[in-house]
Amino acid sequence: MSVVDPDLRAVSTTCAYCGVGCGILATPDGRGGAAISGDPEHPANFGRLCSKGSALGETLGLTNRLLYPMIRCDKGNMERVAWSDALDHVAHRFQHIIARDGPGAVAFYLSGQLLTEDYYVANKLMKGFLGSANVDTNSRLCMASSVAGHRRAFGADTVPGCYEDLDEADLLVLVGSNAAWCHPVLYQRMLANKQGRGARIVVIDPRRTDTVGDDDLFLGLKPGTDTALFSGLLVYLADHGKLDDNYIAAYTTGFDDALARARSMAGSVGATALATGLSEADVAAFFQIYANTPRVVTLYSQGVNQSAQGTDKVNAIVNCHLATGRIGKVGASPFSLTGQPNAMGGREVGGLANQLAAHMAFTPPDIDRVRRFWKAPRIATHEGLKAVQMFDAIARGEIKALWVIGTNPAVSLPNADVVREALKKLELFVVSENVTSNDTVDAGPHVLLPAQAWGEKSGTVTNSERRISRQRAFMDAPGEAKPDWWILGEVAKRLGFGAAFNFNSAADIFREHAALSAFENEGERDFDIGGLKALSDEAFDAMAPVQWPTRLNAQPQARFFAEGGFFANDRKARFIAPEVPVLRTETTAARPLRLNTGRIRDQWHTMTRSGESPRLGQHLPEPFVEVHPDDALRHGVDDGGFARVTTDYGQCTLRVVVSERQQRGMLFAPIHWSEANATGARVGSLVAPYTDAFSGQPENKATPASITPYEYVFRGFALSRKPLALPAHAWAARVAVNGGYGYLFADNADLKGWQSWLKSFTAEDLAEYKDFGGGVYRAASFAGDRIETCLFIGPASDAGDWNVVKGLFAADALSNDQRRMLLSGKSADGLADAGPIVCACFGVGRNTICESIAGGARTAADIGARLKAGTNCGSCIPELKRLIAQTGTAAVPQQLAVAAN
Ligand SMILES: Nc1nc2c(c(=O)[nH]1)N[C@H]1C(S)=C(S)[C@@H](COP(=O)(O)OP(=O)(O)OC[C@H]3O[C@@H](n4cnc5c(=O)[nH]c(N)nc54)[C@H](O)[C@@H]3O)O[C@H]1N2
Ligand SMILES: Nc1nc2c(c(=O)[nH]1)N[C@H]1C(S)=C(S)[C@@H](COP(=O)(O)OP(=O)(O)OC[C@H]3O[C@@H](n4cnc5c(=O)[nH]c(N)nc54)[C@H](O)[C@@H]3O)O[C@H]1N2
Ligand code: SF4
Ligand SMILES: [Mo]
Repeated sequence: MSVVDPDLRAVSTTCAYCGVGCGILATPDGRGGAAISGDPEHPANFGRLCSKGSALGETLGLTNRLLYPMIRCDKGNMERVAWSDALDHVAHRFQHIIARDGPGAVAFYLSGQLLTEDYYVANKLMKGFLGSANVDTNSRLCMASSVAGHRRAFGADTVPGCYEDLDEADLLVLVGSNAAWCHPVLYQRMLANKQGRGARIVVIDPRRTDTVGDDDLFLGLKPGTDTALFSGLLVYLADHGKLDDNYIAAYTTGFDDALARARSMAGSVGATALATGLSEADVAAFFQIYANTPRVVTLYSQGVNQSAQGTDKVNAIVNCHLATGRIGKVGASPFSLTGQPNAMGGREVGGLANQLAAHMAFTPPDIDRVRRFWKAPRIATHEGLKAVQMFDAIARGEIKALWVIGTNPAVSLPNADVVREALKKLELFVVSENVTSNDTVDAGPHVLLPAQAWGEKSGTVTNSERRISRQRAFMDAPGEAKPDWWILGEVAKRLGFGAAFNFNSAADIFREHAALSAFENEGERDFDIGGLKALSDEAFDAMAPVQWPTRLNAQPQARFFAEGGFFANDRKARFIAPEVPVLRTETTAARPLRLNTGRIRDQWHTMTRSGESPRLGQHLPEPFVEVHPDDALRHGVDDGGFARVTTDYGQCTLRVVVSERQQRGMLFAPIHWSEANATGARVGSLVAPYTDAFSGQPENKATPASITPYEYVFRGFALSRKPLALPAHAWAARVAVNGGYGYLFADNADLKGWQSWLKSFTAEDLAEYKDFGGGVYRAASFAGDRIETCLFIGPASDAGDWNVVKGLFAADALSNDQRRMLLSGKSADGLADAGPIVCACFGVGRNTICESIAGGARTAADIGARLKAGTNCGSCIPELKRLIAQTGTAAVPQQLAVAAN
C-alpha cells in the first residue's frame, strides 16, 4: 500500500463524492488534516471543485470514526475484539448458515462508494465461491434503470459519450437532473459552453431547481411523464423528416414498432402537451430545437432512473438519439450522469445481482467463462435478489446472514422503517463502516468492522465518462481500520478459498479485474481494460486517469456507437417500444399530494461525511419540505412553520418552505436527515417500495402523501463543545459548527424543563437570562472566556440569532462586551445579521447578498466583486442569480433561518 509522503507533498487523488470524479490535490498537514485543492491536470475538472469537494478537509476528523472490530456480546453490548477473532467469527457464521440453509440464505449489500478493488473481491467471493448471486448494491437505488436501459438498447451497459461532448454540444437537455447542485463541476462546464459557444440548455423537471435559471427553456412537466414527452419527440422527428434513415437501417432494429407505440402514446404536439401537463408552445419549442440541433447531449439522472417507469424513460430518450444517429459523436449522445464516485466501477465488476462480472451476464457461456477464469467451484448460475427484494427476503426470514459494506440502508432504502425492523431478524448482521453511529450501525449488527475511509484507502474509481482514476492514500489509517478488500479477502481465506483470494494489494486485484475484462474478449464485450492487466505496482501507483475501453494493443477510444458496433449478437441497437406509462402510485383524497425526494447542494446522502463540515452545515441546516403556495394555503401550513408529512408507510415532521418553485400537487423533501442526526426527519420511511419492472429500481420521487400543520410553541438552538442528547420530546437537527456541535430545535415542553436539562450537565456558574412568562430562556456556561455550552429558546419570533451566537461560539475568547451581549442573542458590535449562508466558501449570508443587490448589484459577477460570494467554487452562483431575480420583483421568501428576524 502506498505510504504517506514524509515530506507532506500534495498527493493527487479523486473526490470522495459524486460521479463527476474530480481530481484533487491533498496536502496532509501532518496533524491529521489536509489542504484540499482541485487538480488542474485532471480531465474531469481541470482544477475546479464544488462546495462539497472544497470542504473535504473539514471531514477528516476522527470523532465518530469506527477504529476497532467489535462483536456484540451475550449481554448485547458491542465489545472490542482482535481482528482475527472478528474475521473468524464472520467466516464461521457464514459457513454455518450456508451449510444449514444453502447459499440463498446469505447476502452482501454493497455501495458505489467502495473502490473497484473492494467491489471486485466482494463480488468474486459471493458469486464465485459462496455460490449465490445475492450481492446487490445501493446502485440499485441509483443507476439500475440506466443500466437496464443501456442493456436493452445497446446490448451492454455502455455510456456512449464523454465530458468533452458537454463542451462541444449546441444543445444540452437535462432530464430529471439537478446538476447545479448534484454535479456542480459538470454544470459549470455546461455553462462555460453556453457562455463561450452559445449552447442552449433545456431543463426538464417538475421542480424549478437551481439548475433552472441559465436555461433557455424549462419544461416543468407532470412527474413520471418523461416517456410521453420523448415519445412525442420521436413522432415529431419522424414527421418532420429529421430521422437519420441510414443510421436506423444500418445499425438498429425495431424502429417501426417503437414509432407506432410512440404514436399511440403521444402522436402530436397537442397529445404530448396533454400527457405531460406542458403547454403546446413549450412542447413545440422543445421539439423544434431538438430537431434542428444535430449536436445534442441529453443528460439524465434520478428524475429518470428513480421511477417505476425508469427503464422506459431511459429508452424513450435513447430512441430519439438512435433515430437521429446522434450517438457517440462529438457533442451528440445520450448521457447518464452517475451519482456516486464509483457507481460505474461497481457496474464494471458486476456488483449488481443481475450481472455476473466484467459486464458479463448470467448466460451459460458467460457463466462458464467466469467460472474457468476464477477457478470457481460453486459459481452462481442465476441472478440474485435485487435490493428491495433482498430486504423483503430478510423481513420474511429467508435471508439469514447479511453483510452491509459502505451504505446506510436503514435510511436510504424505501419503506425504511420496515427495512430497519427487518435487520433485527438477521441471525448474522455484519457491517463494515467508517463510523460508529449511523442508523444502520444503530440497528444492532452482530459484528462491526472498521474500514479505511477516503484519504486512507487506495485503489480506483470510474466516473460518469468511463474514466478510471486512482484514489490514493494521503494519510495513515487510524486505529485498526483496514481496506474493505482486505477484510473480505481474510474472510474468504478462512472459508477455505485462500488460493483465489491471495491478494496483497489493490494493484494485485486491479490486475486480475483487468485480465478478466479481456479474457476471451475479442471485442464482443464493451468493458475491456486488458491494456492495464500487466501494470507493475509502480505503474499502478502512478496511473494517470484513463478512459475505458483500453484494449491491449488498441487505440484509445473516447466514444461508442457513432458507426454502430453495438453489443447484441447481431451488433445492432434495439429501439424499445415503451410500455404505456401508468403511474403505479395514484393520489387519493387521503393522500392528495405526491412526495418527491432528492438532494441539497451542500450535503451528501446520510451526512456521515458532509455532516462533519461546519462550512457545509451553513447552507440548509434543517430538514424541510417544500410546498407550493396554493397547497400551503389549502392544507394550512405556513412558511417557516412545521408540518407533518404522512404516507401509507410513515410520517415525518419537517420545517415548511413555501415556494413557487414547487409544482402544485407536489412536495419535495431532501433525503439527508436520519435518526442519527435529527428527529422524525428520516424521509426514506415515507417512500413507497414500488420498483421498476425491468431494473428493480425503486420509485423515490412520487409517493402519495398528505401534509398537515404542526405547531411548536418554542424554537431554539444549543451549541456545545461536546455532543448533546437533547430531551426526547424536542424536534431537533444536528449541524456541524466551528468549535463543536450545533442543534436547532423546536419544542412544546415548558422552559423550566430545559433549564434543568441544561443544569444537569453544565458547570455551576451558568449565565442565564430568564423570562419564563414571556417564554424566553437563554443560558451559557463558560470555560475561561470561551463559551462551553449555550442554550437559546423562545417563541419563534424571539429565539435569539443562530448565526450571531454561532459566531461567538466559534471564538476562542469573548470580550467583555461580547460576553454581555451574548444572552441578548444579538451581535455585540451592532453588525447586522448576515442571514443564512449562501456562499459556503466565503461564508456570505443571504441578508448581506440582498443588501448588496438593493445597493445596485445586478449580476452574480457584481456580487462577486463586492462580496467575493460565488468567486471560488461557483456552486452558489445559481442561487445568487435567483436572489437577484427575486429581489427585483418580490420580497425574499423567509426560508430556513431559525430566526433571521
Ligand atoms: N449535493 C449532492 N450532490 C450529489 C449527491 C448528494 O447527496 N448531494 N448524491 C450523488 C448521487 S449518489 C446521485 S444519484 C446524484 C443525483 O443527482 P440528481 O438526479 O440530479 O438529484 P436528485 O435531487 O435526486 O433528483 C433530480 C431531480 O429529479 C427531479 N424529478 C423528480 N421526478 C421527476 C420526473 O418524473 N421527471 C423528471 N424529468 N424529473 C423528475 C427532481 O425534482 C429533482 O430535481 O447526485 C450526486 N451528487
Ligand atoms: N427517498 C430517497 N432515497 C434514496 C434516494 C433518493 O433520491 N430518495 N437516492 C438513492 C441513491 S441514488 C443513493 S446513491 C443512496 C445513497 O444512500 P447510502 O449509500 O445509504 O448513503 P451514504 O450516506 O452515502 O452511506 C454510505 C455509508 O458508507 C460509509 N462509507 C463510506 N465510505 C466507505 C468505505 O470506503 N468503506 C466502508 N465500509 N464504508 C464506507 C459511510 O460512513 C456511510 O455510512 O440513497 C438512495 N436512497
Ligand atoms: S463535482 Fe464536487 S462532489 Fe462531484 S466530484 Fe467534483 S468536487 Fe467532488
Ligand atoms: Mo446515487
